[in-house]
Amino acid sequence: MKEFINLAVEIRRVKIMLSLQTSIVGRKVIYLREVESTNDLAKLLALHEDEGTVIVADRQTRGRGRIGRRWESPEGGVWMSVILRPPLVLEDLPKVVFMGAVAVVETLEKFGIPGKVKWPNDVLVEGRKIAGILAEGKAGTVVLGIGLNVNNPVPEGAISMKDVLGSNVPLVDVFRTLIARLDEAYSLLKERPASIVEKAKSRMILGVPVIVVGEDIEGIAEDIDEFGRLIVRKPSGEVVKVVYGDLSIRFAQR
Ligand code: BT5
Repeated sequence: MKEFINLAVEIRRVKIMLSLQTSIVGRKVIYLREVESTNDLAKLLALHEDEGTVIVADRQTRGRGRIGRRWESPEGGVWMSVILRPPLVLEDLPKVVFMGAVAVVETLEKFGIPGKVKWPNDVLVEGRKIAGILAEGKAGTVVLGIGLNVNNPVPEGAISMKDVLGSNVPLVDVFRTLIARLDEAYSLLKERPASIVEKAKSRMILGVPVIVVGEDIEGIAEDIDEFGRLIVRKPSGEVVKVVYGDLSIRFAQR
């Protein structure tokens, strides 16, 4: 906690002239050269900051995935978190994750890159992970964290926008696009939460054999339901609904 407070005091609140014309997401942008984790800082700042405030850093020294997994965040990527107060219950957290994933896919599209959502929180390009989403909610506030590989080196098996396009991509343009798409997706989430699930579904890798890691469930990932649960049909015909949480899927060999 002391670390956080020091950081909060030292924080450089840079008003970036990004010409953002968003209504909520990006109303305020807090930029840091380095931070342990934008999600952790956003959670702390959420006590005072309005919704829509974005924390973005050039690099994270302790970027996190789910269940304490590490998220590699060297300079060159977009590592950001946004503070949101959606009028939803905690069971709707998957919808916030999908909102992030949809915004990332739409951002990639703008740069000519076809991306797909891998349930529940990954975005893949050419079958490799280009982005990860981490939504953490508590008492009406959700911190939506997004890590998107742009020009940064990536871990084995992952991919960056630069890898796909063959040259450096202007990081600020990617950030600005992502903020605009997040703002749109957030309006949609608030007005018609079900449509975010539909949007995510239309961009999701479905109809393929999967293994739910650590759960002894194997079958075809057929669909997602209105709560964002993954519907898996086992070879026996039995249908299992996998709840978003700490679970991951692995694509199985056909
Ligand atoms: C995620 O977790 O995919 C969520 C990642 C969220 C990162 C953002 S960055 C801004 C904000 N602040 C944070 O501290 N976090 C958020 P999960 O599904 O648990 O996947 C983690 C796994 O992805 C790791 O175990 C690695 O296998 C892999 N991985 C780590 N770094 C990666 C990278 N840069 N690109 C692609 N894959 C990576």
